Amino acid sequence: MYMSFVPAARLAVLSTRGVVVRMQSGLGTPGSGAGKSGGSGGSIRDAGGAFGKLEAAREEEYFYKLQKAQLKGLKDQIKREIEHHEGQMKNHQEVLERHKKRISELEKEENGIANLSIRRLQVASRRMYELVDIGANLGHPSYKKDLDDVIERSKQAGISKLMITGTCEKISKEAAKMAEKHAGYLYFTAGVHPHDAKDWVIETEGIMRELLSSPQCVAVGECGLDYNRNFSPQDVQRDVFEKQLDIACELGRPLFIHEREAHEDMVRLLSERSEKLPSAVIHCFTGTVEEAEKYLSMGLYIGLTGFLWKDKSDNGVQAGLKSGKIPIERLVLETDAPFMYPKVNDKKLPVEVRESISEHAKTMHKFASFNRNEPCALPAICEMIAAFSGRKPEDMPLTLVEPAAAGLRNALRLMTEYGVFKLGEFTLKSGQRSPIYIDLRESFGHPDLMRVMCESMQELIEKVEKTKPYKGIVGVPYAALPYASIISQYTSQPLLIIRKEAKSYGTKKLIEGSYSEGQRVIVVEDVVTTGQSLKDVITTLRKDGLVVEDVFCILDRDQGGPKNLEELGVNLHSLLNMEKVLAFLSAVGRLSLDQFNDIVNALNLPYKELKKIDVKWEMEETHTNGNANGDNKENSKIRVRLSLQQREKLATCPVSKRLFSLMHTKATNLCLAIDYEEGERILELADKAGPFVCAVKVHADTIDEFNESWTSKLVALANKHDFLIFEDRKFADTGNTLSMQVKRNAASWADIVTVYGIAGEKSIRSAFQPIIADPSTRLKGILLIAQLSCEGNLCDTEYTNGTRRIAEANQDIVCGFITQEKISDKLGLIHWTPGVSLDETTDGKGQQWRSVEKAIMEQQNDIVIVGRAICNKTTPASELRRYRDAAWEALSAAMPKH
Ligand code: 6AU
Repeated sequence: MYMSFVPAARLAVLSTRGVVVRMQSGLGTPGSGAGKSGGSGGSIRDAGGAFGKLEAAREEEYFYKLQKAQLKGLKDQIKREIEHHEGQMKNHQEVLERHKKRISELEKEENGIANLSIRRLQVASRRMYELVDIGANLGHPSYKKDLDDVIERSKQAGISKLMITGTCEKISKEAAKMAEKHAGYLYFTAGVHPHDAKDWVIETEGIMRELLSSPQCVAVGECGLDYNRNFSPQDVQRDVFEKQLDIACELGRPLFIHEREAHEDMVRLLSERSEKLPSAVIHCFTGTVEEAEKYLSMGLYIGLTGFLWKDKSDNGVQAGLKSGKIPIERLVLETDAPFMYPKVNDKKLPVEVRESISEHAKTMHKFASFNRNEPCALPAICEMIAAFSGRKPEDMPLTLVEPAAAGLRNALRLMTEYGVFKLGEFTLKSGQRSPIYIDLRESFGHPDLMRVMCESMQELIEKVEKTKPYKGIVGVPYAALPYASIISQYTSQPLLIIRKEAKSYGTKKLIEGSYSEGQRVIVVEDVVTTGQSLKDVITTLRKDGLVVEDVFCILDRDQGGPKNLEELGVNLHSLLNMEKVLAFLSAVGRLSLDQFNDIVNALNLPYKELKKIDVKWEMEETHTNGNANGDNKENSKIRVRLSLQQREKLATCPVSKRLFSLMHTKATNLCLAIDYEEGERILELADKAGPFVCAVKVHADTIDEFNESWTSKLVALANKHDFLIFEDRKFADTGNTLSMQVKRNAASWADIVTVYGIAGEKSIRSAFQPIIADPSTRLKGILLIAQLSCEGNLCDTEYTNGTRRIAEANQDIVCGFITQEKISDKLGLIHWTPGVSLDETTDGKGQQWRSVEKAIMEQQNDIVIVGRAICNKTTPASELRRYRDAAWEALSAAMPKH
């Protein structure tokens, strides 16, 4: 490259290899008088002999020197060029390094700002309610760089669950990964959008089913019809949509539907399946009021997005909300981010709508733009919808808060989760016996709970103190100090601390902080029982000239606090009282009626009725075997459970969903084990038992006339009476053998089979998952044998726990367990228990029987499997009723009554 810097004159004497070329004419030697010789080189050469040789040597020397000088010049020149370029490179390198450093500094700064803004938001922006975003396209490339920030902001906005939309195989898979990473917050849908319908291939269905088996997968979709853009041919769209519809109907999974300008076809395809259609939402609805009404009349939900701001047509979504024809009770909210930006500040929106948007929603909305909408804009969408409907945002379905007290539900949920409420036998400071202990100090270990409580307190204070100016927040030592400190930050009010005893040195003051006489302060306390200790605090404050009229506490135990303080002219405002706590614990299945009564009596509480609060089913996650029940395990026979309908929603195995539903509908949790050898006799009793049972269990390999005709008769009876057919084959082998055995022996006629966990997860899953997923087989779930009823059996704890783990990790195919006692907290799994008799305790062959009450109430099983205690009696029909009633009564006693 540097050759280009060599002057042209030099090149004249260079060959391509850089060698000097001798000129044949007009070239004399230096000092030889060549000029005078008249330009004829011939005379010198002609001299011949020694002189000629000398001349030649001189000439050679001359050319040698010339060549050398030229090469040296050239080399020097190139060296200079190198030096020049090296210098330049060094400069460039330095500039490059400087730029790189600056970029990394800027990036750090950028992250810092993002974090700071998130932190600032945590302090400045309080959410008033929680929301679920049922559709955000987080797999969109625009989120690639800052997905974590986007998710963090969505939480900040008050979104408690977020569903990522899967629009094709690839994006659905990516969504599954994201949901796995943020389990419990992110969920996803698996489906193929009408735009991508043309890409559906034979393998797609299997992949969709696999994705749908994930516990985080909440719906089939986004699927549907789009005759507006027609990116896939319409007939292909219909075909692919129908495939997905059928999967959803078969699995009973919700549908997330896209429809544009294809209303009639959509209605037709859905109506054709109206019998089996699961719950479905027309996502991002942009159609007319009439179309919405039609969908609503079919039982569908309407998904609304930020699109609402621009639809000003006479019969569009704005009009539908205003007229109430699209009622908010049937809406679900979604951002459809990064699309459908809600321009809630648009001048053309009605003033009352613009003005209804809260500060919180506006703050979060700022992070979204036309270029890229974000889930954190959902509160703005929610409030815009509420304003058009003339309703409050917290009235919106899936806003998960009790209307009366924003943030409270969240606080209660976290308190339950973190073991603040302990049930058992306790003695209070006063010496009083108490079956409940509320340990608010547990909250200090959980910043999220502290924040929620302090936010709610701030809100309460602002509401009460709106008209009465105060200056200063007094924290009562010690437990209330952390709350008071945080609230003082939130409210920008000075903090005062009251000491337990005066210092013996220095100021000897009892009140720390800066204040002056006549100043009105508020007092913050954690728990108030009778209010006695607060009385002392108030007296101390008043002695120093401070004005105290209002005390705020987290929990009033309903034991006379407000009345006692009233005597001092002080109002007690509480975030929670005992009644609310008990109502909540009962609503989420943590407290039985007996426990409630016990608490009321022991604490002499002023109410006798358990208050009912409507806690949405999303709350069920709090219903685990946590502290609230754990401490009391030995004392109570009844364990509180969720209702069967609630559990149906949590179940993922298809047969479990069906079972929960039929148990509820038929009011039975009895499974009859018909262990006769004569096939006809089994059918006869199954027909009689049909109305009383949720399942009929057989051992196919013990039946005389076992053949296809027999199984089809049993299937007909199962269909007639709506019970499950349970083949108790107790499979246990390697995956391949298992698969062959099941296909040949049970898959076509039984709904459910028993399997030992002994072969391990891989064998079990590989054999059963494809069979269960195959729509042409009847088999739709398995029961893992975790414990046996017979004396001296070898199912030890290690085996039972291993089996439990397999079940919990494969809830899409495992219905539950054959067990003696409840072994898993997963509420979608069902505990079936054999070894039950109301009259005898053993058969003398190792079988051990116990009562229905023990099996259901104490050992917390769900279904009793009863065999000979019914079948071997002379009047099985009356025994059926007896066992059905006993089992159902025991189960119902533990389920919520409302
Ligand atoms: O009430 P029984 O004793 O007449 O019948 C109980 C039924 C029988 C057993 O094969 C079966 O339940 N069984 C099982 C199952 C269902 O797998 C496990 C067990 O531990 N004990 C038990 O009896 O058909």
